Order: sequence, then structure tokens, then C-alpha cells
Amino acid sequence: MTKFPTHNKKLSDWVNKMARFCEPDEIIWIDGSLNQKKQLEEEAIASGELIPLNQEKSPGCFLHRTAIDDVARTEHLTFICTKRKQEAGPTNNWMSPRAAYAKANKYFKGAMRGRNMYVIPYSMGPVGSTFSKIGVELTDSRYVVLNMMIMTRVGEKVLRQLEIEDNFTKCLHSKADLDINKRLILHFPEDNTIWSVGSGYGGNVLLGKKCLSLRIASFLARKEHWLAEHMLIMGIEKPNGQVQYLAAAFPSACGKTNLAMLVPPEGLKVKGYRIWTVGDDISWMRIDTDGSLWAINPETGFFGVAPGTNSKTNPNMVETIKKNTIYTNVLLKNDNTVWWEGADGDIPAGGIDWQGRPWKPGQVDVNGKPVLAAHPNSRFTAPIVNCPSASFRLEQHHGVPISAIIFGGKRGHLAPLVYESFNWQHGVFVGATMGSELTAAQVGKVGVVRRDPMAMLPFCGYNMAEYFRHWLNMGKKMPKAPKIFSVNWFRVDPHGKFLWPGFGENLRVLEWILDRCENKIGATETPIGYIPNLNDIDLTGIKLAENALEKLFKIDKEAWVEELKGVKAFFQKFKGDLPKELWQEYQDLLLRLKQQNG
Ligand code: GTP
Ligand code: SPV
Ligand code: MN
Repeated sequence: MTKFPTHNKKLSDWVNKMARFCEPDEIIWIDGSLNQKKQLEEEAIASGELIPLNQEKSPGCFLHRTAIDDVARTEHLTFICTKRKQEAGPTNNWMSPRAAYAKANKYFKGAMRGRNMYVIPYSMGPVGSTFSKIGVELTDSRYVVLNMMIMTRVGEKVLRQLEIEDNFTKCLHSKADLDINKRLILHFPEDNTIWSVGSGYGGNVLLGKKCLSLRIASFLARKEHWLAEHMLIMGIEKPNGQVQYLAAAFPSACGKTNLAMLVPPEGLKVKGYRIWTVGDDISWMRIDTDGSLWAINPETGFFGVAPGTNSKTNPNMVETIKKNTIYTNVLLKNDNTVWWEGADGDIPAGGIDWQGRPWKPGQVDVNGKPVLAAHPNSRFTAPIVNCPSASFRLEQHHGVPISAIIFGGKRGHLAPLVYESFNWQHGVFVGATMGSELTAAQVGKVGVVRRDPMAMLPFCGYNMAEYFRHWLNMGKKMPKAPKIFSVNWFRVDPHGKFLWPGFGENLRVLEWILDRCENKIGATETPIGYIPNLNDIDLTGIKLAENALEKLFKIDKEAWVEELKGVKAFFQKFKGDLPKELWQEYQDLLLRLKQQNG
């Protein structure tokens, strides 16, 4: 047996045990060096896992295609495996650890034959920070290794840290046969273990992301009194140099990445704001000695949605993905660069589509539907340091102080452009009752509204009723709690046209939020919360449709009463576990809506 580069016996014993189980040809430890990365890229090219792109136009960039039934997270195959079902709660799929291990055992047994097992020691968060957690992922996929190298801190320095601290999340992944019928994404929070088999898609296999940083971390966060959330983190710097930070939770494919790196719109340029991107997907937050909430982004890269990304919607991202980026499921153009629906430039004359078939614009399938060049959930993996707006505090062990928490979703109707909660408890209710239309990031019917509390429905590693209680408790522990807001960029007119232009223009809404945090301006009280006095939103240089602003802030009380029926049904799922404070908020809101209805 070759000698392992660690003295951590728990680690070497586990690697040995898993290797005997999965039977790889070789065990290869990822040291994080450039040489090893180059070698892996070459091997991945030889094996067909990666296609090198035009190295002059896209240096360090590659394309990867997944299996066609392996293009998004598979929530129905994702399980929380706790001893008691109650612990997973009514919103998670549950399996007993014994049943789950037994089932997955069959799929993992010998699954790595003819392949290598890569050992990836990684840190979520700066190595050694009190915020950070270490994971070790074993995988037979070079694509996974190369993605993890972008998304997390990997290698030698993490192994050194594992000489000091013993604890790490044991993450096992095998592509196996990429068979959807033998695919499982299993979380064992009580064992600090994740097993993923039969998939090669991002959120299912980059186990530091949703699996560790949200499902396992949320479980740990409750025990350790902090928050692990599906949130972007951004800083807004004023000309006087003061930077205020916001954290915002929107469900998958609802605009976190775009907001996190927005470019101030033309009309606000004179105000001299500068935006700093801390993170676009995950926020770990702790109460610091100053009594306020501080946050880090545990990741080091973006795994972003490609379609719709262009120099108008997200110029910072266009810059970010010019080099050292892995593209997944997009169109390969004839000049060996990539394209997707809503990308910059002309629609290409042809290329190879995400499924590896020849593609031409205007092509339709047997049902007469346009054939997409890129999958709607096609993505890119790019290092955060490429981003022109990358925050200068990414490596800070203490993170950044959060002034406001924002919840949002995709709602064509009902939810106003922005409103402020009355207080922390009401804010938790606002987060807990969030609804959003399904997008291509989940397997399911696009457009259907589902309740997605705090954008964590698919990511909470324990009973959501307890999660709400944890949120309520965190508020009580925090002398300087952030204010909580709700936003909705997606309200439409009767013709289905967006009432709000979104993207960079969203800064106008953030400006109002920050002014409210600093108690600079008043607001109008409505049954659901405070909405802006319309004059307080700076509309310099923007043209909205007639009465658009009024429509964006219209509170349709009857529709809200109707909405509350869905909320009630959702709350009832938790039976006696739901904190009574949330039922109280529900009753109070209902009363306010009915009172004002007269
Ligand atoms: P995940 O990576 O899945 O967690 O998604 P995300 O929340 O980071 O979403 P992202 O920023 O990638 O946006 C997804 C889609 O929403 C893209 O198609 C965007 O073009 C669109 N989008 C983002 N911001 C806005 C906005 O302000 N208005 C409108 N109308 N669309 C937006
Ligand atoms: C999401 O779906 O929320 C993502 C992409 O950020 S994935 O990593 O696949 O979960
Ligand atoms: Mn996400």
C-alpha cells in the first residue's frame, strides 16, 4: 500500500475502507498544485470528459456534456437520512440510515473499477477560520475534481489543517453507470457523511456545495448557533468609502448571481456607488461580539446559470467567464467557443448542441418546438477572483457585517417590488411563507408556484419547523439584528411583460433598503409590511410603463387572503412542531387584511 500524505488516522482509515468498497484502480490525493491540475485536464480531454475550447479566445476553458437525463438537481432522489423520520421533517425525503446505506451499498460496490479514486481535501471558508468546515470528497470523476478546484479551497493546506482538527465531512461520490434508476443523493447528518451515486451533475456531485454547505451545514448550524443559508452576499460602497453588506435568499435560478455583481445603472452613475461581490449562492452567518450578524461565502467560485448571461444583464460575469472556466451543457460553436440562448453576439450559424448533436438556428423538433442550443440549466464554473467586482474581503476570517436580509422569489403577481417586515419575528414569517415559480434548476414543471421558505426547501438538512424556530431564536440572541425585506423583480402586466426592468436597475430598490436600515426615510404601512413612499425610489434616467410603479406596489388584499390559504396548508404539514409565533403572525396578517377590506 502506498503511503498516504496525512497523519490523520480517521482520514486514512476511511479512505482505505471506501477504496476496498469501491475498488478503484488507484487512489490519487489532490494536492491543489497547478501541475496536478494540468495533468487532470489532459487526462479528462483524452477520456472525453472535457473538450478544450479555443485557447486563444477562451484561455483555460473547457466544455463538458452531462448525460441528457442528468442536467439538474434531482430533488426526488435526494434524502435526509436520520435515525428518526421526525428529524427530517415533512418537507424532506427521508430514509433510515440503515436502509439508505444498504441501498447505496449495492450501487457503490465495485463502482470505481477501471477508474481512479481521487481524494479531495477541501475547506469551505478560509482555511482555519472559525466559520469554516472541512470536507473530504472521494470521487471517480475528473470533472468533479476540476470543478471542486474552482469552487473550494483544496489540497495541501487543507490536509495540514486536518492535522490540527480531526473533524471533516466524509463525502463519497461515484458516477457509477450514470443510471437515473440507480441515482441517490444521501445525507447522513448524524454521521457527518454524504453519499452521492449515479450522477455527474453539479449540485448532485460537487458535494461541498448544496450537500455540505447547506444540508449538512444547516444541521450543524442549529447545534452550533449560526446560520447556513442559500444567499448571495454583496457590498454597496458609497463615495465616502462606507460599505454596507446585504444577504439575499432567492430560490434557484431567480437572480442571486445577477444581483450579487450588478453594475449601477446609467441614471445612478453620478451617485458613485461601487458594488462588491462576496458570494452568489451560499452564506454562513454568525453573531459576533458586536452583537450583529457577520457572513462569509464558503465558496471560491461561481456555478452559474448560462442562458440569459450577456453584457447587458451581467457584464461582470461575462468578464469572469472569459478564462479558466468550465462550461457544462452549452452550444459548441464551429470556432470552438461556446454560446447559449441569450448570450452576446449574433445567433451562430451552427454548432454542436448540448446533447452533442449538430445544431442550426431555427431547427424544430418533432413537436414543432425550437431545439435549444444550450440546456436551460446549462452552467459555467468560474473562479470568483476572475470577477471584476470580487470583494476585497473574501479571505477575511470574520467575513462581513450584514445590514439587511432580503427574501425574494419569482412571482408574476401578488408580491410587490419590495417591502419591509415590521420586526425580526415578522421577517421570519415573511421568509417562511415565500413562494416562487419553479425554474429549470429543478426537475419539475416550470412556472408552478411552490412554497420555498428562505429558498431553503430543497436544502434544509433537518425539520423545517425546527429551522424556523432556530431563526426565531437567532433574532433573540442578536442585539443588532439586520432588518428583513422582501423583493420581487418578476411582477408582470396582463400581457406577461415584466413591470420592472430588473438587473442593474435593482440597485434603486437596494438604495431604498439601505436608507431604511439607516432610518433615513419614512415608509407606508400596509397589512403585509412597509412599502416605499413612491417618491423615495430614485427613478432618475429610467423609463417605466405608465403607472408601472403603482402596479408594482399594488397590494391586492383579496389575493393575499387567497395566498394565505396556501400558507396555512403548508404550515399545517408541520403539525404541532410549527413555532406558535408563526401561527400568530399568520393570524395577525389575516386580521390586518380583513380589517382593511372593511
Ligand atoms: P442558482 O445558481 O440556481 O442558485 O440561481 P441564481 O439565483 O443565482 O439565479 P441567476 O442570477 O443565475 O438568474 C437566473 C435567471 O433569472 C437568469 O435567466 C436571469 O437572466 C434572470 N434574472 C436575474 N435577475 C433578474 C431580474 O432582475 N429581472 C428579470 N426579469 N430576470 C432576472
Ligand atoms: C441551485 O440549483 O441552486 C444551484 C445550482 O446553485 S446547483 O449547484 O446544481 O445546486
Ligand atoms: Mn443556488
